[in-house]
Amino acid sequence: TKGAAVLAFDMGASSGRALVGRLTEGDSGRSRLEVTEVHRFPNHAIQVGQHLHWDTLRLLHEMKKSIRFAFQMGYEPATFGIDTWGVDFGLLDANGELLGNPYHYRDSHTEGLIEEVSYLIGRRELFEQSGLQFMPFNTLYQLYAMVKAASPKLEVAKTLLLTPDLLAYLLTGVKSCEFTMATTTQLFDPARQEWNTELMDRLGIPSHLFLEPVQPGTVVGPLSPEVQEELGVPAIRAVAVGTHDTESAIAAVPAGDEPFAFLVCGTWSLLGTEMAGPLLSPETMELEFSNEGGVGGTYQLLKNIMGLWLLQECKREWDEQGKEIGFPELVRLAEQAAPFRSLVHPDDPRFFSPGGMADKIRLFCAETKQPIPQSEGEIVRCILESLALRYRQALEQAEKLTGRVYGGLHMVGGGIQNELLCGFTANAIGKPVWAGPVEASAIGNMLMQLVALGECKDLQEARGLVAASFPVDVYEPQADAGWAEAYETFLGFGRV
Ligand code: LFR
Repeated sequence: TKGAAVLAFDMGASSGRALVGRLTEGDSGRSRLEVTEVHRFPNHAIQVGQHLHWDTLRLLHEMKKSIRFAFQMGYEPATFGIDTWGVDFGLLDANGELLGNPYHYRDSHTEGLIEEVSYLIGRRELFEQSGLQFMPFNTLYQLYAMVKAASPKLEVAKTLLLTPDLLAYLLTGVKSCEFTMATTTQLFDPARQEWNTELMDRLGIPSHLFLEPVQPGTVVGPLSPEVQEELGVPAIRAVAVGTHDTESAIAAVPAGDEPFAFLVCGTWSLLGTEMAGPLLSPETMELEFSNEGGVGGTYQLLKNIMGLWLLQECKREWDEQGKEIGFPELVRLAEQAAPFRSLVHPDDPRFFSPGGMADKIRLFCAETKQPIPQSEGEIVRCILESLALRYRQALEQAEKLTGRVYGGLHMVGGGIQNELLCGFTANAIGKPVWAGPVEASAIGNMLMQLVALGECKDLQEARGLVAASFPVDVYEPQADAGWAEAYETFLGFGRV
């Protein structure tokens, strides 16, 4: 039997993907989710004068192509859903037109604003009213940067749409605001479950820009008549899924009923655990964890870790130098390099902005009196070991905050294709790693469409579908004294 088909757009910081999911009946009569990629395209940050931007219209173009491809391949998706990275947004004018090019969250205009806003509002108050780790790119700081720059765009703007809502609007003409993305702004109060308009007023951020959030699983509307005609396709409907990619990925963790720890591994690494509500304690703030709204009424207590960005940036630099070494080869070189020679703290702020990454790593090693990694293999080994140690630290902190002990770590997302990293992680935490699925965000995106279509009852049932459909690779920890010693060095870097 041919079940309902759904189309998922998963936009990452370096590439976008479109995948079709279809419910099929397995041998045992159990439902399975069958996933096929229909299109994959690069996504680039583009520097224009002083600012770093996203190429929103290019993304729209590639999404339209994806819809056409899906139908050409014979699929007839009933719905589509969009998930993207957090925090970024576009502004619309009174005629509903996009005002300029959305800023990229790595734009330097938010530099120094964490300190300034903390001084104006108070750290404690800010945390209790947002539940978020103070990250320089949070929407709050981006908007405050525009306020300080007396941005004319901000003055004429009528509506703010977060990236997935913006892309859905460009395809449907319907404006919406989905809850999980709203909770990444630092302007949403998780205790009161509403926009924090007092905070906006105090910072001069216009509160009339924000729409009432809707829960994941809400139908937004059909493709606009113009887009239907352009593509020659029927009026398939947009569903507001867990539009924040991290939340869609967590929805696709094949966990049972027990509390579990996860690591969503992509450009960023998000490590944490699923909760029934936000944990707004002073310890959560001190250990720099976030409470992000998830699908199915959950809150995700997690730490934002710089992640494979460090490796992606090194590779970009080496590519530009004409070296063109692929990821599998880089990982092989790392495997051959000497272990525990030099380590960095991945969340040192110097690693946040693009460019010069290999030299930033060397400088960190020099400053901390460690051997300076020279070759590509040495640099990559340093990055992967450092990340694994950071994961151990974050997992221990999550256990401390929740008072629970986790039996292992679920890893999902593109980063799990790096088997060396999965193995290092198991060794560093001294517990098994369960890796899979790779396309977690797209799959979680599909699950909420299936819930919206009534094909799945709820998140729990949908998660069962993941376990039945995708294999999980198990990495057992190898006893190796090197990791314990390296962890001591790592803790010496002194960051929480
Ligand atoms: C991961 C992610 C993180 C968010 C970062 C920036 O892709 O969505 O959750 O903190 O990107 O938006």
